[in-house]
Amino acid sequence: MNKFKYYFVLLIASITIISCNKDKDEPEQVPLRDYKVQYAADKDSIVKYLKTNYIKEVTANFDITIEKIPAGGTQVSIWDQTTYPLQIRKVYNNDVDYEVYYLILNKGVGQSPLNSDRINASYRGTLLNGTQFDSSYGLGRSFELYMNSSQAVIDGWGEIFPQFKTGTPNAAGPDGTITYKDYGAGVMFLPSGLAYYGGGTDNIPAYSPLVFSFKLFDLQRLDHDGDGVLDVNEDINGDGYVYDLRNTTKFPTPPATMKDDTDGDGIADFVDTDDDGDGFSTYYEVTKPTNQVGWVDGVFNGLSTYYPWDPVADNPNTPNTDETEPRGIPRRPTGALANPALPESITNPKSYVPADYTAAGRLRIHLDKTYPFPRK
Ligand SMILES: [Ca+2]
Ligand SMILES: [Ca+2]
Ligand SMILES: [Ca+2]
Ligand SMILES: [Ca+2]
Repeated sequence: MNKFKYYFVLLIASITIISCNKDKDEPEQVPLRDYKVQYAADKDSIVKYLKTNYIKEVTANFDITIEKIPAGGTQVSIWDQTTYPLQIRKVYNNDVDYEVYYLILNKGVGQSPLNSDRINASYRGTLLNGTQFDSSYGLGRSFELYMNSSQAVIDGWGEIFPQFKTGTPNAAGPDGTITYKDYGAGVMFLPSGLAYYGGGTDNIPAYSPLVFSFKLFDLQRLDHDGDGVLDVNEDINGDGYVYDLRNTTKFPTPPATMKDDTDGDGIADFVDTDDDGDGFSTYYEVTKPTNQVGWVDGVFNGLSTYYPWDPVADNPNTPNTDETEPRGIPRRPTGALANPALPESITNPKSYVPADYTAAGRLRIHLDKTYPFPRK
C-alpha cells in the first residue's frame, strides 16, 4: 500500500514540474479530473458491480469469494442479498459527499480504531472486473490510517476500518507468531476519490474504484500532537473520527460533525497542543504535581508523571509491575476553599476531592477554559 501512496506523491510532483516547462514544448499533462464528476461515474460503476456480482462463499475465517453472476444465473447479487446487509457510510472529502458501500462479515469484539490510529490488518484488493491487484496473503500488516501521515493508506481505509473492531489474540504459536480470533472482517467498495484517484500503478489504472476485503486484527492508539492525551480521547464528539480541517482544499465546507475543536481556533484537538486555548499547554495541564507521584497519603498513586485520561487498574498479567493509576485527569477542583472567607481565585483555590479525578463525564482541566484562572 505504502508504495502506491508514494507513487501518487511522485505523480503530483511530476505534473507540477511538467506544467512549469510548458513553454519548452514538452507534453502537457492532463489535470486531475473534477472530483464530483468522477464520483458520479464511479458510483454508477460500483452500483453496477454490486448488482452483477454475488457472494459465492464466506469461510469460517471470513475469507470471502465474490464472483460475477454468469449469464442466465440465478445467484442473488450483493445488492439484493440480505445475509450481509449492504452498509453505507457518508464521507465528506475533496468537497464531495460520498456514500461508501461496505459489508460487515464480522463486527469484531475488541476496540474500534480511530481514523488516525495504527492498525494491524490483512487485505485483498481487486478491481471491479475482479482482477486482484494486491494482497497481504492473509497476514496482518501494520498501517497508518491518519491521512496526513507520510505512511498513510488511502482515505477510504480510514473511513471504513473504524466501523469494525479488533480481535482477540490467540496464544503465541511455537515460532512466536500471534494469530487472532473474533476479529472484524468486511469488504469495502471504494470510489477512486477515496483510493488512488488519478494516480495509477502498474496494477491499478488511474481513476479505478477498488474493492478491498479485509480483517482487522489489532490496533495501536496514537497521540499525534504529543500532548499526553491519545487521539481517541481528543475525539470530542466520540464518533470515532478526527479530521485536520486546516486543509481547506480537501475540506472547504466540512459539516459540524467533522469538528472536534474545543477552543474553536480551527485546530482540531488531536493536533492542538493547547486544547482549551487558555495559554497553558495541555501537556502542562495533565502533568501531575510532583508530590502526587508514587505513594500519596498511604495510597499508591502510580508512577507516571502524567495523569492518564481515566484511572488505570493494575494489569494482572504483569505481576512484577504495578500499573495502577487511581487518578485520571482531574476536573476543576470542587473541594473546600483554602480560605472559606474569601471568594475562589488564583490565590484562593478550592482543594481537590477524590471524585474530581474519577467522575464520569467530568470536564477535564485541559479542556476547561475557566481553569486555571486567567493570568493577570
Ligand atoms: Ca494528543
Ligand atoms: Ca483547537
Ligand atoms: Ca490536543
Ligand atoms: Ca490549555
